[in-house]
Amino acid sequence: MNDTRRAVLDALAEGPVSGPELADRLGVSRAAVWKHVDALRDAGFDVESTDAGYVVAEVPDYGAAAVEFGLDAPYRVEHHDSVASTNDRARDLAADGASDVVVVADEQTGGRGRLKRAWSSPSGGVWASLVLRPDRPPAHVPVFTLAAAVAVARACREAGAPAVIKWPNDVLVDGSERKLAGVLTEMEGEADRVSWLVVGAGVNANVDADALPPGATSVREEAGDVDRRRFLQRTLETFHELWEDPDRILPAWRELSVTLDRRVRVETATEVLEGEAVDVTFPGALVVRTADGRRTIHAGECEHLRPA
Ligand code: BT5
Repeated sequence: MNDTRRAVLDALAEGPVSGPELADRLGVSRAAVWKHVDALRDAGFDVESTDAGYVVAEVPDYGAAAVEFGLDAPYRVEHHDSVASTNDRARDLAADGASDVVVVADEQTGGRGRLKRAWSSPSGGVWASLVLRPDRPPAHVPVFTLAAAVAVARACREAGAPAVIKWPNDVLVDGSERKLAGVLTEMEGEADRVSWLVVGAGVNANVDADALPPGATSVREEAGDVDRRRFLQRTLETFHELWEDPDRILPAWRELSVTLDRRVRVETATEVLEGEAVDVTFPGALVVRTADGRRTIHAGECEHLRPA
């Protein structure tokens, strides 16, 4: 989980590189390079020494170094076989000042949904939480939650599962509307500026449906097992692209949305509204045309209704 390891991984991902060249490039001793390569071998990488330099012949299926290897996004990865909640671990890291770190676990024993609901997280899923420190007001944060839903939904589609998004950020299977993934964002900040942000995503990847609550499904059930390493990389890469260019988030979300143009019932903290969902506007509010006119809803539970 340190910067030199990441630099070694990035250099190896680009092609053969010799030990002295690596040491030179990274400004560390040859012994340090050798130690890192050795640690990668211990982590399951097959690193061959050829005349042209080190060549990675095989990457492990999953794990911190495996996800960082070839990752086109500036995040470091921390992997656990089992953890209570990756969001909890990410919050601890954030409180200690960390940023741009992804906490990943094979299994969570205390996974959380929104509003203190439990989130089933058996082994084989993709349970991940990213720590960020955006220079933005808290009011802008919801748009990045939508970006996470877009990133996850696109990765599900690349894996063959026809994913769509229900407002604000449930990832469902088109047609059956069974839930494949969810996003839980948490933050700390002052009125005008976010101190840290944790974006947690839970994807039922290589999980049997009978290990999940009713109404849930998995990538395995819809499209067969997925390469979790590639899946998480693609998710992080898409998220980072959208993070860098936030104007693209809402158009990308609209394209995947199954809520727009639908009759919905939305329960907010103070009321229940019914009408047609007509748009989503910055930073992620749902616009509903009701019998009393257009209403803009910033937070609530949305239910899709059958056409009247
Ligand atoms: C969510 O909550 O959809 C957000 C889930 C976020 C989970 C990730 S995993 C990594 C990170 N670490 C955590 O501890 N959390 C995040 P919500 O919209 O409140 O949905 C919760 C409801 O979905 C539950 O009440 C169940 O009905 C249902 N549910 C529970 N586990 C599920 C699963 N694995 N798949 C689909 N639905 C599930």
